[in-house]
Amino acid sequence: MNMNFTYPALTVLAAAALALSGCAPSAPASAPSATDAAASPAAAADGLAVSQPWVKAAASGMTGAFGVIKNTTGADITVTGASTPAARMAELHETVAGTSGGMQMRAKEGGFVIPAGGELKLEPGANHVMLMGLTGPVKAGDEITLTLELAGGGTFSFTALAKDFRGANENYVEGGAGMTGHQPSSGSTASPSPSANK
Ligand SMILES: [Cu+2]
Repeated sequence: MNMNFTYPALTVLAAAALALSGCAPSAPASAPSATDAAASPAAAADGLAVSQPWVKAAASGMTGAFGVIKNTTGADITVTGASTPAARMAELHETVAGTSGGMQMRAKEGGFVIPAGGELKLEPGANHVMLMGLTGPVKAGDEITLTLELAGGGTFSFTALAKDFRGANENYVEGGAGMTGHQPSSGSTASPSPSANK
């Protein structure tokens, strides 16, 4: 005889909805503790180079860090986390199209993979490092130290320059559930050229 199984579809849907709910900070406890380095962490960090790193000036709350990170090694390097003295928490965010047509940012599952010989572009309206809980105002001209945590246990630190930037009309709302995401200024893809940029 046939048996009808009832699958817990509702539970699965609820979990999926939670996963999409935006910028809720991930629990620190869930961070992978990468103590066993398969490859040499130092070698991975030595193979990274950053160009034009910058942070969007902000009076308080949240902001984003951007730049281009090059991987000069012959192996992929995965960025698993970030930290900075300028904020209580930093997360790796991606920006995706929301169901309603707008753009929404969320924590990047599994981190950012920088391909061997390739680069990772961090820019407004796309992948970025989100700084949450600023410890003080970030003013144009400030130098912000950022540290990226790498799979395997290494870290890569650099200094980013704070700049005024209004091009992407980002709307950061601290507090997780209230996050409205990055809103590209208008229909056109805003050219991410900070005013101070040459
Ligand atoms: Cu973000």
